[in-house]
Amino acid sequence: SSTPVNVTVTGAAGQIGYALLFRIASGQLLGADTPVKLRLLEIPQAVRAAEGTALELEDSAFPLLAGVDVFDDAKAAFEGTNVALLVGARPRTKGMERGDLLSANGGIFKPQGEAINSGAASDIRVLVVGNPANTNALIAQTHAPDVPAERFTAMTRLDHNRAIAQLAKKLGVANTEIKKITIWGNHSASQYPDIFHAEVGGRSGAEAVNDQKWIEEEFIPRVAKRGAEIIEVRGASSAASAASAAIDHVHTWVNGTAKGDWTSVALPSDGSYGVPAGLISSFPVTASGGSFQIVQGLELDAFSRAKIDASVQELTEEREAVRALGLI
Ligand code: NAX
Repeated sequence: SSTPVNVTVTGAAGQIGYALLFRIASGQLLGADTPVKLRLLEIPQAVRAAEGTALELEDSAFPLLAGVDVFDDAKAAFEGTNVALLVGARPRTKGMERGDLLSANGGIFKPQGEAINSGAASDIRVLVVGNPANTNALIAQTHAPDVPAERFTAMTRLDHNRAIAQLAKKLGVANTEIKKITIWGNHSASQYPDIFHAEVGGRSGAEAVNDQKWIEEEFIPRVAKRGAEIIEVRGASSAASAASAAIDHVHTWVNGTAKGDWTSVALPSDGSYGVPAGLISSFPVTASGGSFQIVQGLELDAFSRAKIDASVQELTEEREAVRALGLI
């Protein structure tokens, strides 16, 4: 029906990539009317594995999949791309200092930002999944000065979905009963999952729970450290749930949030809620007309304020560190 949308996925041979690609190809990213062309980017050592995944995509005979190309060069991979899912990143390994981690990722996200700047389609939307996601997104965004800054986002949708599920389970209600959950700040253990502004059956999430101790000692740490729990139980980090959240993030961006609800997205701050402008921090956001808007005017009590400030402080320090390293 329409011309295919070009979707670039980096880290395509990784475990999130493997879960993500089949959902994109089946139409869950952009909808059942939109054909997609996949552009897979990998490092040279993993290109063969990505080509294997491309064979399996071919074997699925997806009606909406208009083609798959595999690249080991960022400039080629982002040529003409409309949606970029930046999943590949350098993980922290034993003995690695924060500066080493940020430098290694700067070496990935700086050239990718430049490639997006020079070659992507004018409607490019970028979602960074690879950690440290917020700061990787900041690095890429800084090196794409011709792309509107708000097209660069980082993923806190998995944290958002985890928070919905934990609250629904606690209250014995369906996930669909939980509205207006917010993840504030960094996608890290410092994040603040906020249920004070959430709504459940006409009450706030915190009122419905009516147990501050549970909120502080169980809910918040459970959500913020869920990634570690998955590694401990599964023996590998979250993959299909992360892929699912990436699908949700882009689907919401393109199709909008439901009336009476919002989602969580890390995007460049405009100074809202005292978050320094330009930091890529997670906020409550609505989506309409293909863009995100930060929800304004929420009142923050001292508890929420302190939690947000602590996570934003961590982001500020990460920004200072990548500045000092000359990465932005
Ligand atoms: P894997 O190690 O399975 O896969 C990563 C892939 O990226 C590898 O195949 C690697 O070759 C590739 N890669 C590395 N550098 C690249 C480059 N310069 N260009 C293209 N590809 C490159 O990791 P996986 O489990 O798939 O996780 C990917 C990233 O997602 C990690 O950084 C992980 O920390 C992050 N996560 C982020 C989450 C979020 O909520 N924002 C949650 C899940 C996940 O932990």
